[in-house]
Amino acid sequence: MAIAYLSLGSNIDDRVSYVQQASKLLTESGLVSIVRSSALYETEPWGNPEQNWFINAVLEIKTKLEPRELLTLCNDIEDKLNRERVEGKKWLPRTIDIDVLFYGDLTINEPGLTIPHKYLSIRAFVLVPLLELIPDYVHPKYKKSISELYEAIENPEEIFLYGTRI
Ligand code: PH2
Ligand code: MG
Ligand code: MG
Repeated sequence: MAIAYLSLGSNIDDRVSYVQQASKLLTESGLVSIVRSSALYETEPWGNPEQNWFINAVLEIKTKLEPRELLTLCNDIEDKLNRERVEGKKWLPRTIDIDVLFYGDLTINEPGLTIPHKYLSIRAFVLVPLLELIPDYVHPKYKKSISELYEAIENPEEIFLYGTRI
């Protein structure tokens, strides 16, 4: 059994509902169990400012799936929730995005699969929910804790605690 962390994000239509549905589908797959979830946050778009604000959250999960199988499950759930993909374009508005942030202490650099997630160390919308769950966890590549990574962000995007839990 591995412990992994998933980031959930939505910025189209009923964003909270998409995040809740994704979390439900993960559990219903029978392949993942949710150990803890962060609060929901409303976050300023990072990377491509010309889009709606997001709802973001992080899940701590337990799974027997291998990293690539976990990624496939996340992609299948994105597809079920009508995630649109445009070849060659990233950071477009989406019903749901499910990213694997950490998988145990593994570091993987393969085509289509980078763990820890490539940008997590510079994204407040990921680090703030992670701070709730594992503030002292040390990033296996950068050797800095989640708190230290968060402190080091120069211009963090705006983040507000959102009333609802998952
Ligand atoms: N996801 C992105 C790019 N930018 N910004 C916020 N606030 N939240 C996201 O989930 C997000 C983003 C690419 O996956
Ligand atoms: Mg993403
Ligand atoms: Mg993604």
